[in-house]
Amino acid sequence: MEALKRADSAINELIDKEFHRLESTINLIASENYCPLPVREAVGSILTNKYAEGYPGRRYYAGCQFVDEIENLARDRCKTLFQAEHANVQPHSGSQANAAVYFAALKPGDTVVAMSLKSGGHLTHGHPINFSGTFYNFINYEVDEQTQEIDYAAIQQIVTEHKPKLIVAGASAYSRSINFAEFRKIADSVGALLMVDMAHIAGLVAAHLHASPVPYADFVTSTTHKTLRGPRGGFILCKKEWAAQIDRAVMPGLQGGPFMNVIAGKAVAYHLAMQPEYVEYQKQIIRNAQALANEFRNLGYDLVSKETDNHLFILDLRSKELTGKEAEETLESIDIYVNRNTIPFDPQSPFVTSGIRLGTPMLTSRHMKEEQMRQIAIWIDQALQNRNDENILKDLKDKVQLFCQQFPFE
Ligand code: DSN
Repeated sequence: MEALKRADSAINELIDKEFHRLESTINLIASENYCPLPVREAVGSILTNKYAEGYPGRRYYAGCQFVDEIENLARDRCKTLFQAEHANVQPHSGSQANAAVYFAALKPGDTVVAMSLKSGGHLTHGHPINFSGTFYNFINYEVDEQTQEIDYAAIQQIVTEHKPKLIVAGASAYSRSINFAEFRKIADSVGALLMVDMAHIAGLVAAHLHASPVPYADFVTSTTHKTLRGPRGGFILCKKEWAAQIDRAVMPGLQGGPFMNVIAGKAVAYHLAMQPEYVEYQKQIIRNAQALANEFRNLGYDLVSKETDNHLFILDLRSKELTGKEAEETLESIDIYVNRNTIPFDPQSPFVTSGIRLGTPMLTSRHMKEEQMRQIAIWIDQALQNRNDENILKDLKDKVQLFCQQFPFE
């Protein structure tokens, strides 16, 4: 990045440092990934210059002939990848995508049923401090207290009682497969619409390793940067009958000019997701998550909902007499990143928490396999058990540094 180096050495140096941080640390943050270089080239391209409010063929700006082709390619690839009737690839993020569905389908005050943040949902699924919980009447469901899994019968009861206009399925911190057919049945029992937020599992869905929500949901929202491994951004899939309303909700409803550079990056990411090696990558994400989870079980840790079927799981640290915050900070000191996470019915505040969330998309992008997962679990356990021993922590940090050198990323 020679031009940047000449024009702004401060930012250039910080980007270099961030590159080094990404290279030299073990990152288990379940929602992050290493965005591939071809995608980053599209995102860093001259397409950032172009205003293109509107949609292909009906823009509010001249000179859109090439960005129209780019957005058409992105939409078509997205529809093919997920076998969807309509795709809107303009949302700047997953939150914007969720907001657009609410804006299209609901009136302020309408009732929506969704999973609580504590049980694994997302802020935009009706948390009181979020716009969603402010403008709409969200009723949150929890996972079952014993199994810590989604309790479809309990959701049916809540839905029968509250008769929501919309049901939201999908989660940010839930390690089991979600039964979208069951959600459809529950929605149909009261004539509700169904939205699935598949942001976390989009890559697994693209590779047919998690059941697709597309046949069942009226709307599917997602980000592009998690398991899917694209640029930072969002998109919405919907049935044809909702296409015009969804498009209007995104622009002019919520956003102005789309980020055409990011849309090009999304198009490249969808293309990469159609290549045969992508399925193998997604399979390895799951194998790695299961190997990591198994090793933690062997080391005496409790897993929320016992198993993982996807790319992540939550460790319940209460039996280790540790909070999520303490664990996150200890691990950061040896260059291992996880994030503190609430567990269902968490006695701790969301800032402290009783759990940590671990995910394998990033390490799998660096071609790590089950053997490395077992090693990482052992280091994490040693660090947490010896969190007040600076010598042990220093030794572990050195080991992490050496280990990372063997797994570069592009
Ligand atoms: N912030 C994301 C996550 O970490 O899961 C959700 O948007």
